[in-house]
Amino acid sequence: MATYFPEVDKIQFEGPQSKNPLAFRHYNAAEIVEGRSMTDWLRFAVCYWHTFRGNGTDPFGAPTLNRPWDDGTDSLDNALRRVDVAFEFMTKLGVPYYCFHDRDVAPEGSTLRESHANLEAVARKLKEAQKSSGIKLLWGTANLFSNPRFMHGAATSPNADVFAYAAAQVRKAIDVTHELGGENYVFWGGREGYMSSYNTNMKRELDHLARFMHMANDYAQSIGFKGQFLFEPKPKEPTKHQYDFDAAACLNFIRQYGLLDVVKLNIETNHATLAGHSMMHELEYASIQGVLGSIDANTGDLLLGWDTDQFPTDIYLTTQVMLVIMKQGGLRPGGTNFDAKVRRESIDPIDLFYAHIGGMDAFARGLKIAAAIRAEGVLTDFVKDRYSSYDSGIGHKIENGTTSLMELESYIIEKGAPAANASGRQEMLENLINRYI
Ligand code: XLS
Ligand code: NI
Ligand code: NI
Repeated sequence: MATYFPEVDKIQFEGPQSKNPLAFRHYNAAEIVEGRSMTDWLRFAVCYWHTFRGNGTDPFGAPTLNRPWDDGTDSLDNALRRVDVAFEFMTKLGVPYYCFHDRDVAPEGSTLRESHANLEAVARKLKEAQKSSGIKLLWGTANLFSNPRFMHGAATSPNADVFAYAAAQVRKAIDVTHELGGENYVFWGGREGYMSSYNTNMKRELDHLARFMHMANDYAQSIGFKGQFLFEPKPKEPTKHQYDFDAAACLNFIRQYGLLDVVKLNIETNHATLAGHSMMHELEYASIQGVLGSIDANTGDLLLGWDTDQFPTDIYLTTQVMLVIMKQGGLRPGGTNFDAKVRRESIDPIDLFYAHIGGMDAFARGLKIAAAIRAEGVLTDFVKDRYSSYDSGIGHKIENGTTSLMELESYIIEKGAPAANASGRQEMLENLINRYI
């Protein structure tokens, strides 16, 4: 069989002292952290779109990433060859999962029937490759944003035929995801938003989106798909107002339309920061309400205001992410999908390895650091203590709902003045985190 990365062998764990740029220094798959293997905590996935389809275009420039395995066409042959490329890459990297959109893996045909047939043909090969490599599908999704027909949205398009087209595409994508044993199915509403309030009936668009989701769930149930549905919040880009702005907006939609039992969230770092939040905020917000399902691991650039989708290398970021994930006991059946792309100047296939190794190592370190912080317990104890006035007395009555404004008023008049406030100790705690980094 042809090899597409001849200069790379299987990436090994060599430990923190290693200077080999093609080795893991922290990601040691079988190493046990808090009773579970690193593989199990992290559940890494490679994304098909950036990694095997990214070509380095930007709004000002032509493709820069000319992959030796691509013949420059969007043919089925090329798509089938890419399956070999993808599975060689993922096997050498040692990731357990991958993710794709329908149109990343298979070319769009001139009719929907032809597109379905292309997808089926590639899916047959993906299934074989999964079987022989042991690599599994974390999630599938449908691309409802690239084709010009989706210019006004898909499920929120004012054009009912476009809604129908999107429905057909999602039906097929759920089918294929099910066939490939996908553990989740993602909805990122690429153009489910709007540009101008003057031409938009927001109420109808949101109602349509909810109808779409209920139908998707009905279909998934009818074929016995047991995977988790996930919404992926993103505040803007491509549209000005995306309906799935952030975790809070998604949750409100999910609740309002009775989808709470059906949908969880896939939180992406760069989307969190575009919404003006930190990743930790978004994760915590989703987690405390029981809907943190999976993450798209990447990072943005502080100096650029768009979705740059860079590989995560910041240990503070991965530590914060892992603190929340460990607190909720992991992500299963979700995982850590590298929705990240190499820069358009990183033109060699081997750069894909450096990028993923760096991301996996950054997360493995974040995992180890978070575990150390948890083991010492200083942070948890501090937070617990900070709220201790609610553990007994009047605070306890407030929490368990056995008091009233009247009683609270008498209580505080009687007491005269509230107990003195304690310091928030932010700087001390920041120093504490630095102790582990
Ligand atoms: C785009 C999104 C997309 C989703 C999958 O910004 O991150 O890649 O993850 O459709
Ligand atoms: Ni993104
Ligand atoms: Ni994403």
